[in-house]
Amino acid sequence: MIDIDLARRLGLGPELLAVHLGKAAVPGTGARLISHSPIDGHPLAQLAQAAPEQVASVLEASRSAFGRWRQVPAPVRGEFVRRFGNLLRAEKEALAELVTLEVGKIRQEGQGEVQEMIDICDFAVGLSRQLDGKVIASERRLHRLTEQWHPLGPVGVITAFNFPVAVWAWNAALAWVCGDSVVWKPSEKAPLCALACQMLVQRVILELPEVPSEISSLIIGGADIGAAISRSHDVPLVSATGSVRMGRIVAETVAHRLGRSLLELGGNNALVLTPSADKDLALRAAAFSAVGTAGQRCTSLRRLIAHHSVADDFSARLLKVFGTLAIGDPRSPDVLLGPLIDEHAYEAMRAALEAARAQGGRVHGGERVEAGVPSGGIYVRPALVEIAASAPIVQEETFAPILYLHRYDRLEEAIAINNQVRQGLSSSIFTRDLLEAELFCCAVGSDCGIANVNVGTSGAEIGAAFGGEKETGGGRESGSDAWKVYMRRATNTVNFGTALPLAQGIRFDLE
Ligand code: UN1
Repeated sequence: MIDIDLARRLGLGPELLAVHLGKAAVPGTGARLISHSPIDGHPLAQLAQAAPEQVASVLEASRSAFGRWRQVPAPVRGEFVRRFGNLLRAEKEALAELVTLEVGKIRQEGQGEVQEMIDICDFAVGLSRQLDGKVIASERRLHRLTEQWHPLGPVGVITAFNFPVAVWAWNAALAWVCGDSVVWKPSEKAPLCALACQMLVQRVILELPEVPSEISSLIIGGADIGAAISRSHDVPLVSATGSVRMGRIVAETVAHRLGRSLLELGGNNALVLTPSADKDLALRAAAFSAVGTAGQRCTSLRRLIAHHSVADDFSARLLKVFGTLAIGDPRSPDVLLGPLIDEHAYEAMRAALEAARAQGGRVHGGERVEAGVPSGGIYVRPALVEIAASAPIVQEETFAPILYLHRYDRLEEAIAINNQVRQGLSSSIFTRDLLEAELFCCAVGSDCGIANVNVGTSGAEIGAAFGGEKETGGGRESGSDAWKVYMRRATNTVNFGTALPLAQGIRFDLE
């Protein structure tokens, strides 16, 4: 169970309810769900999950709230998000602590995740005064041709365990300033984090009479809840973060009713290490990206593509880091690698390493750590696997700290290896050669949504658009102009003359 003070700060009462229609909540009528801490396997909380037949009433409430919310001026909507960001600032420690407890992130990363929520709130506040459209030159005299953006409707947000609060916030903060309502289906592995966010946001809503509480709704349940949201014509946009398997189901379901989906799915991210690279920087970046969040970020570094002249030396240094890294209770300040989320994650890691061996890979590390770590949790040493880039296992995204090492001779070859996987989220090159850096970032370079130079694959800022190509799903969240997907575009042609000229010069004279 979680500490009573922490629960109180975050508004978590003794009885947890799975279905939240704004400030009103009702118990789920589905199966029992127990949230365990990956730190030591202890149960943190239990509740009855929502059943799919409970989804319709939430969507109805969300749609009706949308009807009112879209009429509130965008800067006023921004004021609500500003206050939410301020509350997050005040409760950063508490929420980060819950993230650490429920998904096992080290403290620094838990706090970083809440900071990411604060950052997106700030971004959204600014955006609330900048939802701009275009004025386009009309081919007709005394005509004005413009584009404006209108609120879209309820947005379904499906999130994964590994960013149990930030990914919802990326979506919610933008959706709210855009005038949309939000219905959240969080991971079953992190229900408490979701409940805490819902409680915090409702605290802000209480202060502001013009904000309908149902602009923030939450349904805790399994895949059947995600499916019900995806099927509903009441939800014009479904934003889903998670596995390719899940994303494909969401995409197909939403496409069937010709809705819109925003997908942020698997990554299989590579770092190219060139001869001119600053090896110290590259070492820190590779270690953080490979090991951060125990290799369970969609941006985690999974493949190191090293020039043959530097591969041996660099991999020896990296192995030393992996071998001596402090592994254990994520709450202790010197620990850099916390637990895997659960037994399934460990099974997947073991199976991937076995497959790698069978495919000719040389595996270093990757063993389970049992000494000096809390019992009941799953702790592993990161693995470095020397393997051919053609081995089938390197096509797979295994959510664990496994780093495959390939060697290359020519940069074109490294870029080809970078691009040969089905996923296309993040990529990085370490070089001090301008020509190499630019080649990597240009049209024939990395095919990923993110291509970095002398920066690792993970830890993107919220100011730019975040997402990737190919099986990553093509969606873009957070910064830049990602807000446009949360709105509908209207083209307006206004004739302020006294004649009716037709476009394309067509004549259609009635007399
Ligand atoms: C994710 O793993 O789903 O770039 C999101 C990063 C973080 C977000 C990761 N800002 O690593």
